[in-house]
Amino acid sequence: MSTQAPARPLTMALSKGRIFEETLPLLAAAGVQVSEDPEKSRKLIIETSNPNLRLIIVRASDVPTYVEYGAADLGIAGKDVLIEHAASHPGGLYQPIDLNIARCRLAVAVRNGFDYPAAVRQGARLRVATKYVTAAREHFAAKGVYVDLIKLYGSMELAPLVGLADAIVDVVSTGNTLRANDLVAVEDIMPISSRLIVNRAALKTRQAELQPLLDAFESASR
Ligand code: PRT
Ligand code: MG
Repeated sequence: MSTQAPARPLTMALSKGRIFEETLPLLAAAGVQVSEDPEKSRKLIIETSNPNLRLIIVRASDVPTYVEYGAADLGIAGKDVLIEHAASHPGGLYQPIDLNIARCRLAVAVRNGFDYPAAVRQGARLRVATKYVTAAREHFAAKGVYVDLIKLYGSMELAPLVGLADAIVDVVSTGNTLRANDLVAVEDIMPISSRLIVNRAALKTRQAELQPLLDAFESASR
């Protein structure tokens, strides 16, 4: 009688919404179909047409945590999320492929009419509200601009409108949200896209199962 535990299927962590949607074609390129829509089914564990691959649905900012601790073998997360995660967990994740999905940019935005260049020139401390404190701190430090960072978890656009901050650092894609709130982007920090991340132990112990997926994602994302 074998005492070996049954092998767990490869587990891939994704967030619902844009990352899930944009990952479906990449999975299809690897020959994997997903029957369930997490928005409708509310299921957090989703089977695929490959019996050795299942998906788990987590918050975008939790994807690196699931993968780093090995609860998921691989996952997909935005560079914005990965930068913040790496600040407290340096080097914990293998990031082999830029999938070029969920593209946007990280930018500084202010209220329309706020003279950002003058504020920077005067050297007064700028109050900046953001979810991305690590990326923001590095950006302003490199420019030599003194900032007080105010950590928020969402709806950054509101902060300059109610006097919480002079500026925000947020991801922008169409710019519609900024425009709707009378804000303007005044500085681009970096382009953002989503990366495949892999658990470092799984990379060694489950290499044979992972490699075909990595190869398919690599060629589908070029
Ligand atoms: O929503 P939740 O709080 O759970 O987390 P999240 O917002 O991080 O997750 P999700 O699923 O919205 O985003 C996942 C990833 O998609 C992010 O980590 C980014 O890498 C990437 N991405 C691409 C974006 C956007 N585009 C984007 N537009 N993430 C967020 N947005 C926001 C933006 O901040 C703005 O408030 O969507 C809003 C609309 O953007 P506009 O410019 O098109 O109006
Ligand atoms: Mg969101």
